[in-house]
Amino acid sequence: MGFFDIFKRKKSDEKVSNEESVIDESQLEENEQVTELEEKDEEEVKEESSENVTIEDEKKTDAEFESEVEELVAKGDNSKEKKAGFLKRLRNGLSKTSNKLVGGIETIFLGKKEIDEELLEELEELFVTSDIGINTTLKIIDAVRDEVSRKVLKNPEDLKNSIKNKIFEILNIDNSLKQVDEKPYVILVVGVNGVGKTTTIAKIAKMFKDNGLKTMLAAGDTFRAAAIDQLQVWADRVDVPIVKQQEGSDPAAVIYDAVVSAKAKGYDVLIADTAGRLHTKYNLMNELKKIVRVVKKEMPNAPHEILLVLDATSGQNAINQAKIFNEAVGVTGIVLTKLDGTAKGGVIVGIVDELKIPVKFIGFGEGMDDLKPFDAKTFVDALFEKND
Ligand SMILES: Nc1nc2c(ncn2[C@@H]2O[C@H](COP(=O)(O)OP(=O)(O)O)[C@@H](O)[C@H]2O)c(=O)[nH]1
Ligand SMILES: [Mg+2]
Repeated sequence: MGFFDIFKRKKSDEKVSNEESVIDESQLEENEQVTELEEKDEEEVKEESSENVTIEDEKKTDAEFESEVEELVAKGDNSKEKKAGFLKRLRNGLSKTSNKLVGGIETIFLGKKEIDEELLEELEELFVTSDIGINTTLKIIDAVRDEVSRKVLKNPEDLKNSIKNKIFEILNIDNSLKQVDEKPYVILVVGVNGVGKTTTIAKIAKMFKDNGLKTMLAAGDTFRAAAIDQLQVWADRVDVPIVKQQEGSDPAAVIYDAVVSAKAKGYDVLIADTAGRLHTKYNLMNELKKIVRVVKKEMPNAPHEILLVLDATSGQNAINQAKIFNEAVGVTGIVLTKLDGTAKGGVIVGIVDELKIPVKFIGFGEGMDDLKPFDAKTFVDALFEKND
């Protein structure tokens, strides 16, 4: 199942899709053919899913992959080039965290042939300073200590692999987008000021659009005029419509109007921005609760996703924000931004471990393409990749 298969397949659609010819992946990527993924047969979607590409690519060395990319580009197929570009950006984005964590592990292991208690303590300190969080750090270190005593881990190299696996296991929880059988698919984006909500909305809108889904935005941050203008600029860039009102208007009303409009016009996806600062009159959490209540009047099952945007550079504070927003409105997924700006990207491990709320997207740059659905394997591989 593809990450953007947000609509449940209907029985009648399946019949139709069986008669359809296979859709060329590159055509889909180019967005030339606005064929919705939902109409495709499950097997076709499986074959085309990017996860399969990842597994296949993993067996290749970088050099092999790059020469294959060159060949394909020469033939006019740039789907792999795009993938290579993404991996490079992800690695660059994660380089600070990766240098600290993996570089730190290498330094601790330097000249050591066996695993002793001193080494484990140094690792513990490294994890805490990478913002993995004390609880998660202790969990990982206790588990490896146990493996050492059972002689499962014989040398530092085994230990490194074991740590990588443990981080992968923590991160590898189901983070697919909720599937629904109604339109529009409503996504409410929440988070404190400056974490990257508006930028993230633009990036996600572009992804949906590139996947053939008709997408609309709602300017629910009515606290400042600049916030509305900023979303408008992004909407123009991505080329999607936006529903907005003037500064100071009731965000619940703006978002309600957008739901009605998206429904009437047959839009697939509606992404709503919200304010991140406390109003002078209203409490932010009450405002968010009101937005959810009002949206439910029009669509009882919406918002289908409530995405909390967290800034990776804010470290352990991100965990506190997650607790507060989750209590108020029930967060269904996290978007972790600015992973490119910090050596403390380990915070993602602590967040998922402690809150059990999946990370659905990660942001690693200010560009339109610097956001991806979170994939634990790709992430951990990029993190443990050596950066020179
Ligand atoms: N380096 C980096 N900057 C980001 C990322 N996401 C957002 N930003 C920047 O963070 C700042 C605040 O973003 P904005 O979307 O306005 O945050 P909002 O207040 O939550 O809506 C802007 O300058 C963005 O360009 C990211 O993943 N990496
Ligand atoms: Mg904003």
